[in-house]
Amino acid sequence: MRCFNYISETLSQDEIIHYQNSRLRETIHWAWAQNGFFRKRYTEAGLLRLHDFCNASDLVHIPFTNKVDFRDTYPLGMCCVERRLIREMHMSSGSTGSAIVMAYTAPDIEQWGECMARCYVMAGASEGDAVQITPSFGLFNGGFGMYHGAQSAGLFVIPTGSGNTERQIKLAKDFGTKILCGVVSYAIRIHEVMNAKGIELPDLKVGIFGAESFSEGMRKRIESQLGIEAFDIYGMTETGGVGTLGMDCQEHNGIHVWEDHYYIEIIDPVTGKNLPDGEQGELVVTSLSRQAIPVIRFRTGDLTKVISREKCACGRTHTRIAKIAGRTDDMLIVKGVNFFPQQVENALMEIPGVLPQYQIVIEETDGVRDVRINVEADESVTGYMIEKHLKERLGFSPKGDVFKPGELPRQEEGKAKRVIYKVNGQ
Ligand code: DLL
Repeated sequence: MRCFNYISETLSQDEIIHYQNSRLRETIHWAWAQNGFFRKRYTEAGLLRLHDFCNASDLVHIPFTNKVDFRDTYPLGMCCVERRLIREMHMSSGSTGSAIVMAYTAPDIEQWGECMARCYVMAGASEGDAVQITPSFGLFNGGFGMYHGAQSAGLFVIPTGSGNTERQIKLAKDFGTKILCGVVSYAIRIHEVMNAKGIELPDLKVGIFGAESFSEGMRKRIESQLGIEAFDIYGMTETGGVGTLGMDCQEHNGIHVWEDHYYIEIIDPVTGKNLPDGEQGELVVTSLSRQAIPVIRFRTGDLTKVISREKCACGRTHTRIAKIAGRTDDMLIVKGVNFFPQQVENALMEIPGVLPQYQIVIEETDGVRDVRINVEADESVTGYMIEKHLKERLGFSPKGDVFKPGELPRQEEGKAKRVIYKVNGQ
């Protein structure tokens, strides 16, 4: 087994727990000492002395934080270091509210690079391999995170950034890109343009994709279309960006969370109570090694479960969580049935002839909601087939509209907008 950091990636669970306890203590103490936001929160929660916090079992007494805290403290209200120590920032605007900012000290950037480099090596990258980074190099964390990791792992970076798909493909061919990184929907776009232009990329072997709903059906589809092995990479602005929370290994049986850098809990999103392994709930993250803006019991809004804490067949020991099933605020309710967009994606990908471009249109007329699925497919697929399959798989029957390849709108940049709301026809 090749690892970027063999010792850390193969610690025993006992060693991980021991390490996490001491790092948790340090993180809580650090935040308390450095920033009034955290101090006020802890005092309000009745945690009067730092010594009350000893190890992970005391974490339940620490209040949660969430996206609202980041927004309320914009721009740097949760920052725990002097401004002169900040070296970089990233920001996500999200779909609602003001921006969420993450700041980095030099050691934070190194930590990010380490997490991301572990992901590259886990996907099979070796020194000098060409990695093409397709997310933008800007406020979105995707481009820079993939860059920092590639530098740490000793890869040859092709920093195309987003857009201009034809040029992306030309560069991938000319420079022998082995690893393609980006948001999930951009992998589909690359394949479409390759197909249309009749170009092949014989050197391309690995895809590292994330940032959006990523069903297993979609992962397999991308693998077969591009003839590569595709990995599901996870992370978010608040935890420090892409790759900080881990990726699936070559077993493709869950995301290895870098547990020496992050402590995870799964909670019931309604009661806030911790859930046992195997039960799906909301992921809560505490960072163990971040200086500028540590996250403490941060409610990610992402739904997943712990799959296993046993050593994986790949040799790594870090806990595996399931693919992100959706976000707590993503759940759609139509005619009394609850579902997540990813369930629709997975079901669509099971239908032969259906292509990976789709939209979920929620139509609300005079307060009554209906759902329509627009999907591109070849001539063998009918709307009735879509409706019937979704009925079998999801228990309700949205209207299915089949479009010819190329008819649905495409995005050259950023995360795809799969769910569209129309109220009274608007
Ligand atoms: O999307 C970081 C990233 C960039 C991950 C590139 C992977 C590749 P944010 O813009 O802050 O950061 O969005 C974070 O995106 O809370 C999830 O809801 C979603 N997300 C990220 N990765 C995945 C994934 C980046 N692999 C939010 N599967 C997270 C499903 C994902 N959802």
